[in-house]
Amino acid sequence: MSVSPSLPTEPAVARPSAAEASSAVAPAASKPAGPAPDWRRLREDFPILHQTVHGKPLIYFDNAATSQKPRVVIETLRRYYERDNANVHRGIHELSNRATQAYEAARARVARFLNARCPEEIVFTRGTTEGINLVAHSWGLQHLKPGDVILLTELEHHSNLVPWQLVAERTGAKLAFVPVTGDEGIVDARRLEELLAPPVKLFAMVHVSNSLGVVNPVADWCARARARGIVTLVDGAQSAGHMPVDVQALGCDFFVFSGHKTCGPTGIGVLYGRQELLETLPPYQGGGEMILSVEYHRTLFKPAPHRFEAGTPDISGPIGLHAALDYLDMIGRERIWQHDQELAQYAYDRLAALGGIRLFGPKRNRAGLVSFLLQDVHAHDVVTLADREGIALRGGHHCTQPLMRKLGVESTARASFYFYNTVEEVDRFIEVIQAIQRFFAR
Ligand code: 7TS
Repeated sequence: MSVSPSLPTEPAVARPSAAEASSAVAPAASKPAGPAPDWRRLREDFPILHQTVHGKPLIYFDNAATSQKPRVVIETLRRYYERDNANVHRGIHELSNRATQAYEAARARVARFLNARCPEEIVFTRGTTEGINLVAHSWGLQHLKPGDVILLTELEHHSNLVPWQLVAERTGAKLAFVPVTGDEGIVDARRLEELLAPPVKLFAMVHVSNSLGVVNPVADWCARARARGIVTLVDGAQSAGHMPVDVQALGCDFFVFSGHKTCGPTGIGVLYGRQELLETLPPYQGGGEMILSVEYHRTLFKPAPHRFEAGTPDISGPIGLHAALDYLDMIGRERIWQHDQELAQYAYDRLAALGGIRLFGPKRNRAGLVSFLLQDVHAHDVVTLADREGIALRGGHHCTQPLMRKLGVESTARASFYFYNTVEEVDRFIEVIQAIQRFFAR
């Protein structure tokens, strides 16, 4: 397998300048080309990984919750605050111009990252959650009426469920769910085909399940929805930083992701909206920045995307995200995807070989995470004991309580990987899981 950190001998990929990184952007659908990155050397870009926790080398397997940040992102933030910090879109002075330029350059960079048609299709948000709330309130309150249906899958994170419940309550629309089958959590394609019909007005779907590692065929689903006049939203929280994403190829109306899961800072996220649709939507919040002119009794709003960015935005966030996206594309998202999948498959197969374990999610073609329960051991005990060995896992319902109930469990333990994780780390993780099994068998 190609993920072994001991195999590659190629030179590490150097940290890029912005210009170099921009030119290194691979077309979204391309296969990995050229020499594989030196994954071990890439680890050197992440200062946080080089520490001990409870006296043991840190093994960070909680990447589905948030990714770590490469030095280039940390340095970019520091440089911004040391040299350029000012408010955007309002000053005429040099620092304000620099901040505005960097902020808008980040928007253009995100547009390229997603292959959006233009930067105007990119709205900065606080994260995936805020992006979905924006669509639910702005599009939802404008378009939904009693009798309409919002279609979701049973895999959805609470972020792609609770906002729709709130909007359904206000509009009289109803929610419907495409079921998943068994512990693998594969969406029932036949039921989807039946459900994807009037009175469904919107289909909001998770791209990669954070609980099970299922990868949904969202391009196919969006095509089916579009053919029936149904608006689509793709929750890309777990996909955007891990695989090539091309919103035009996906054919979705909306796509959302969080910067903090893609090597970027916390507090910054992205909503992509197809321009024709975004332009028709009313503002989500009111305030400064989003207006053309204001009178005491009425306001003329700016066009999208500024109409959706009320108040002083997170300015350093997009700038840090820009550096993060350059960094990911320098490695290559096809490469990252291949690495994460191979590592997860390796972890899955090794766990399956242990016995006394229940594994969730697909047996093959899974995203870079494994979700499991040891027989007669609570997930929180697994996480607590692994933490004593320096391994960061997550235990709980992963903000998918209805899915957990459907599976008949309260929680699972989850190890989620990124390109800086190694086969050796998985081997150590398996040793620790075996030790936990022995401990509870006593
Ligand atoms: N959608 C999915 C599929 C997610 O995995 C998450 C966060 C969100 C939405 C919300 O993202 P946020 O950045 O707005 O919070 N998932 C997780 C997780 O699996 N563990 O912690 C957060």
